[in-house]
Amino acid sequence: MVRAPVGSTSNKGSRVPGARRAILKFAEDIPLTVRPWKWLNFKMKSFRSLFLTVVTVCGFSALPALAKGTASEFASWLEDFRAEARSAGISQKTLEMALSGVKEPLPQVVDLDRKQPESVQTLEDYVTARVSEKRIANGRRMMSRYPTWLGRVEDQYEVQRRFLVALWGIESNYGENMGNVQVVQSLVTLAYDKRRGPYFRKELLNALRILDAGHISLERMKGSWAGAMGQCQFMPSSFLHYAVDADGDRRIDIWNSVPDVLASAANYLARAGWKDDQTWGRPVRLPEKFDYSLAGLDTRLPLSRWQSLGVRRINGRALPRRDLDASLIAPDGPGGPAYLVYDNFRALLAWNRSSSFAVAVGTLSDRIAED
Ligand SMILES: [Ca+2]
Repeated sequence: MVRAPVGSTSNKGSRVPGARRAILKFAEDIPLTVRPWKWLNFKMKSFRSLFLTVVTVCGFSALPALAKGTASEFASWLEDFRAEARSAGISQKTLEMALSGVKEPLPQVVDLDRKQPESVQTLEDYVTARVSEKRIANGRRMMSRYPTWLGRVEDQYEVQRRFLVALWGIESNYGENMGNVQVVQSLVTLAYDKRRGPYFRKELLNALRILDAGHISLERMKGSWAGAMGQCQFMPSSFLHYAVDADGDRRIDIWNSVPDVLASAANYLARAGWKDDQTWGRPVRLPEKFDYSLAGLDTRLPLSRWQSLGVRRINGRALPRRDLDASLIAPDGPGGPAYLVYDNFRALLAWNRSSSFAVAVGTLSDRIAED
């Protein structure tokens, strides 16, 4: 999901050696837009449960979404937003069509927004959960189902097709799981909610711009609870910046058109600085007494230097002899997996700030391309 706050993650968090370091490190991987409240909420969780119990016992019906507002407050908020959208140039017709059916915030969206993972996944668990044998097999199937479009997109945007297919697989399981929430309704809810209101208010306005341009109907504009849309899970702002019409029907349709989805993803990566003569990185084997102060994206060293420090390919062979700079990441700490990552890894981080996400996409792309 592009620049989108992540949804809740599954909570397998196994305790491997170095897990504590991994958790601290992983915290850095949570997109900045969600990190602070996630940690704050963790601390507030017990207090909130107690509060809600007390409220319920006292006989009040207190849905989180409406805890701080009444129906009339919501109506006047919506009226204020309509005025803003009108002055931003959204047509009256679109405003009516998109907002007249919105009567109240969706409590389940606020619930999901506030839901806390019980523990944080290690990178290893994260990747294992997302790079399944089935997803690899389906990725290969997509490679052979869309050779012409993948070829065209690859040529035009200079992004290798295996990465586009991998992104597609990670984001929506090749279009199977785009989310089933009306995007306008979820964005209204999150914009009205106090927590990150200003951010989602802008995204809501962008969603109306997309509707106003006629790219998609309101009914078909579906996405995740947090507003990430279509098969590549673009937030509305990413849609406006990066999504493209590849199949030439004059509509940018990332919900139904595979060519539009692939080209939009490729355009995003190209604009993030993708280099099609390089890969994303590779898993590596570290020497026994490796100096972990060298790990992290801030340190960039030539491959030859990593080679002399004793870093090897995962199969023990020497590193490639190319003149490339790489960073070494080991998010689970000593004993966990380690990777040398190149510039394309940073392009994947522009898509989603999580290193685990970028490793999952890279690993899936490797597996899809294997013979
Ligand atoms: Ca199109």
